[in-house]
Amino acid sequence: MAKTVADLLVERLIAWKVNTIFGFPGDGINGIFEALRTRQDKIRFIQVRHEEAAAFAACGYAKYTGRLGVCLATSGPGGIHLLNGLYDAKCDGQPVLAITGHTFHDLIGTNYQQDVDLDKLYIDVAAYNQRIMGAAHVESVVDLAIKTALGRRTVSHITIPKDIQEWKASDAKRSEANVADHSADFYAAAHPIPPHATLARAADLINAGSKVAILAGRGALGARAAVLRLAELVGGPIVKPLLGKGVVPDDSPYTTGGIGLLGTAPSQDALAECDTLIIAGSGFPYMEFYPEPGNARAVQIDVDSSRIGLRYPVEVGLVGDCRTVLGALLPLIQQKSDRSFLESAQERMTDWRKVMTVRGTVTEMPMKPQVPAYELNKLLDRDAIVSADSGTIATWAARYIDMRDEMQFSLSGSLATMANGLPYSIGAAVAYPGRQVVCIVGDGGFTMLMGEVATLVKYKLPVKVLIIKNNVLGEIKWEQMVLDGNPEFGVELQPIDFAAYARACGAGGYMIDKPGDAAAILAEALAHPGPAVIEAVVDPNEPPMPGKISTKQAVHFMEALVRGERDRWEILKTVLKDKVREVV
Ligand SMILES: Cc1ncc(C[n+]2csc(CCOP(=O)(O)OP(=O)(O)O)c2C)c(N)n1
Repeated sequence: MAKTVADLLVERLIAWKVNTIFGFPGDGINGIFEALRTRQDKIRFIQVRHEEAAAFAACGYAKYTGRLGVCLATSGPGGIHLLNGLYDAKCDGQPVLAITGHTFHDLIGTNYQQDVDLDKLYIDVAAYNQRIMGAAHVESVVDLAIKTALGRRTVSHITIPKDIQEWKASDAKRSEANVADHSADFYAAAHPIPPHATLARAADLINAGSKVAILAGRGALGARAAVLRLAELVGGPIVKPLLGKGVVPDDSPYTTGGIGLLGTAPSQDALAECDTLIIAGSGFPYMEFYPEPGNARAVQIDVDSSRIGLRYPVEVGLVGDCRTVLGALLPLIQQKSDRSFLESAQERMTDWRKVMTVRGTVTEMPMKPQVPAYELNKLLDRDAIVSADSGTIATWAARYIDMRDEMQFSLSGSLATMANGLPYSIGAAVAYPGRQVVCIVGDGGFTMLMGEVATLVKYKLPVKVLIIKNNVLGEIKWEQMVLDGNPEFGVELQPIDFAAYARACGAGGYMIDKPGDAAAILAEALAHPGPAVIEAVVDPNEPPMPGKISTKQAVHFMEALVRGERDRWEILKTVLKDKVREVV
C-alpha cells in the first residue's frame, strides 16, 4: 500500500530516533494518528489530558534527557493549547518539535472549522515554522525542523493540512528542483573553543582576583567536575541559579546553593562581596542579585554569544559549551592560596543550614510548608528526578531539596509558569522507567492540569505528586504584600480534597496535616507501587522570605499589614516566631 504523507512524517521522526510523542488526538490529525497506530512498535504515543501538558511533558523530557522533545496537537484549539508549554521550552532553551494539523488545504482562509493559521500564530515561539505541502516536502522540512530545534535549542513547528496528511506518496508531484533524498537526517553539533588569546585574557582576569565567585547555571549542567575543579583552584563559592541546581551536589563544600528571592543568604553575600565573577552557562535574570556593576570584574561562558554581557558588564566572553570551554581554561588557572573568601561563605552556609533545619523541623500546628519539603528531601533517591511549579513551593523546593549524585531538578525558569511540574514528571517518568520521579506543586498550579493524574495512572507512571496545600495562590499573596505593600486580594482558593481526587483517578491518595506524621506518610506514599498524590495541608501564613530581606521589602510588608491585611496577626506571629526560633 502506498505510504501517506503522515507515514512519511512519522518514518522520518523514527529515522531521527524519536521514540516518544506527547499529545492529544483531534480530527485535524487523524492521518498522523493512523501513521502512529501502525508504527506503535517503534514510536510511543503518550496521550495526556490537555495539550498544554503535552508541550510541558515534551519540554521536561528534553530537559531531563538532553534529547528532542516532541508534542502533537490538532488544528485550531489543540495547537492553541500547546502554546504555553512551547514558550516554556523556548524561554529555557529546550529543543522541542511541535506538530499540528490544519484544516483542509483548499479551505484554508475561508473560515472553515478550525481554520487557524497556527504557523502564523507560532511566528514568535518557533524558530523554524512551516506548513508541509505534500509528500515531496516532508523529509527536508522534518530534517530542518529538528536540526533547528537541536542546534538553536529552541522550538520548531510543523503543521500539515488534514487532507494532505492522507495524500499518497505515490501521487506526489515533485518539482524538478527538489531532488529526491537530498536532505540528511543527522545533526552535527557545534563544539567551539575560544581562541587561546581569549582564554588567556579570561585566565589573567580570574588569576588577578582575590574573591572569586562562580555563578553556574543550566548551561553548566554537564560540567560538574570542571566547575568543582574551578572552585577548588580559585577558592570561591559556586552559586546556583535554580535551573543549575544539579550542576554540583549540595553537600559539596564549594556551593552556597541557590540565588534570588528563593535562594540562600550566603549566595547573596558571595555575589555582593566578590571582586571577580565567573558566569558559567547562566542567564539568571534578576540583576539586583549580581554584584554592583563596576564592583566585580567578570568572565562569562555561554554557548550563545548574544547572552554574553546580557546581565552583567563582563570583560571577557568565552563562547562555547561550559564543559569544553572550562576544559581549555582550567590549565591556565592558578591555585589561590588565600581561602578566606571561600571559608567565610562556608561558615555562613553552616549557619544558613541551621536556620533551614530549625524551620524544617517545627512541630507546631498548622504545619509549616517547610516541614514536608524537609522530610521529603531525606527520602529521595540519589538519582531522583524532581520537578517543581512556580509559586512559594519553588522556594521550599529550592531551599530544602538537596541535589545528590545523579539527582536532576527542574522547573519553569524564565517563563516561570504554573502547572509545568506534573507534566514535566510525565516526561521524566516516560524517559526513565525505574527512577524515582517526584513533583512538588502548589494547590493552584496542580488544579490547572490535575487531569494529568489520570495520565499517570493510564501509563502506570509511578510519579509521586506532593501538593503543598495552603488554599491560596501563596506567591502572589506575598508579592502583593512584600513587593507591593498591598493587602492580599483575589488569591484565596476553594479547598479540594486532593487525596480523594487521586483515589478517584486510580492513584494512591495520602494526606498529611501533622508535622509528626510527615516522615512516615511520605515514606509510605513514596513506596506506593504506582502513582500517588500526597496533599500536605500547611499554614497559609508562612512567608517565603528572601534569604536577606531588604529595607524596602520590610517596609512594604508592614504597610500591607497596616493597610488591612486580613491575616495580619497570624502573619506577624509567624514571622516573629520564626525569628525567635532561629536565635534561641
Ligand atoms: C500560568 C500562570 N498564571 C499565573 C501565574 C502567576 N503566579 C505565579 S505563582 C502563583 C501562585 C501559585 O499558587 P500555588 O500553585 O497554589 O502555589 P503557592 O504559591 O501557594 O505555593 C501565581 C498565580 C503564573 N506564574 N503562571
